[in-house]
Amino acid sequence: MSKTVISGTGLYTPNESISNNELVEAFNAYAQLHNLEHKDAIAAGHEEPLQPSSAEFIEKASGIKNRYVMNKAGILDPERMVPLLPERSNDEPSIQCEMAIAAANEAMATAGKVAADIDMVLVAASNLQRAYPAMAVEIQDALGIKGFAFDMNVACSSATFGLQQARDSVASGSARCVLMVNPEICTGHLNFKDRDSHFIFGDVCTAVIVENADTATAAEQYEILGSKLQTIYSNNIRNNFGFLNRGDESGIGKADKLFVQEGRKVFKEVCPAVAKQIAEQLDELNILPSQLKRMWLHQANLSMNQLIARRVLGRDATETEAPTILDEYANTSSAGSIIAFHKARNDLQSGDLGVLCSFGAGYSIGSLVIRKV
Ligand code: CO8
Repeated sequence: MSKTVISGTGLYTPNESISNNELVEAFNAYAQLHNLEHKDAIAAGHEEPLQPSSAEFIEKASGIKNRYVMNKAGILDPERMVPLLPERSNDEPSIQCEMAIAAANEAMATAGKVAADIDMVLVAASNLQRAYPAMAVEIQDALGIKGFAFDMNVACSSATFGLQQARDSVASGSARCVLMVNPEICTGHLNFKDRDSHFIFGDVCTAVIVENADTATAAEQYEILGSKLQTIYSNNIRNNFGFLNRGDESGIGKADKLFVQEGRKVFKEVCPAVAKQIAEQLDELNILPSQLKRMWLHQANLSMNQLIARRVLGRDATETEAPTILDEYANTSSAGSIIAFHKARNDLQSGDLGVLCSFGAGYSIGSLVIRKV
């Protein structure tokens, strides 16, 4: 396989953000309204009252303190609890396209690429705002890129699975240079009326350029030494939203048409599987865990990352070794490990090794071992 490198990354961060305190205040106002509306059923014992949320619980259970969002007012309105994102006409750029262009422009600039250098655009994200035409084709057109484009969805592992697709395409010669973007509008499919999950996600977009080492001119490049993907079927993270919903009106608007999970089960089942995959991958590449300078892990839960890093390294990782961005961004699905990679790599030296790893619904686990050129 010819050498493939990551030669640029980009990050679009929404202008608006919500702290835990703001989110909890809105949820508790909603719960109060709900309990008042259902007071007779609650008094008769037919219904349980909604319990208040707590900012202390959120930070302790997840490590999340804040999240960026595409629309704050709609989410914090206790009578709405959904982002307010007005539909656009077919002649206007769609919202995911706008986010993608901002992140893509930064990635292309750092890689020293213009549209004519790129011949494949991949949108890898956990939810796409429409069925077709592919978001990737709209983004390709907006950037003036020739060649081909398509969308893919592997939930939280979309980006790492996308990077392997990019690497394979470059190595096989079906593309010269790939732009992979992850426009994650997680608040669009988060149930802000559910105390167990209302705090988990935020919005963001990341972008990565992958190309053959022979064409790369960027000052900073990372060779992809290996990529490993794994999927194990599980219903513990699920979203039943889809085009068949209209075939049974009784299910429309039900909680299972948004993100639902069994958080504890996910934690217990996914952490050991991720640590095992990374350990096996390093072994296959004859790399000792002690040689790793950095682990850019999926950003879902701080304790999960600490546990995975401990299992891989055989000791606690420092914040430098396994950087955290979820305190500021929350879980941004597939973009999380890419944000960490984008923000926490400036200190690395030529030859330094790192692992970029995601895990999530499916279950899906994707890991790439990379070396700074
Ligand atoms: N405030 C106060 N109390 C609360 C709250 C709250 N907000 N929420 C729950 N509680 C209570 C519970 O009711 C429970 O009470 P009791 O003990 O009386 O039953 C108690 O607190 C403990 O609750 P949990 O057991 O649920 O708490 P945990 O310690 O397990 O923490 C977490 C919950 C943070 C969700 C944790 O389980 C976790 O992070 N697990 C891993 C989840 C994960 O990583 N999932 C990955 C999913 S992401 C993915 O794959 C992408 C999907 C596609 C994107 C979707 C975008 C929307």
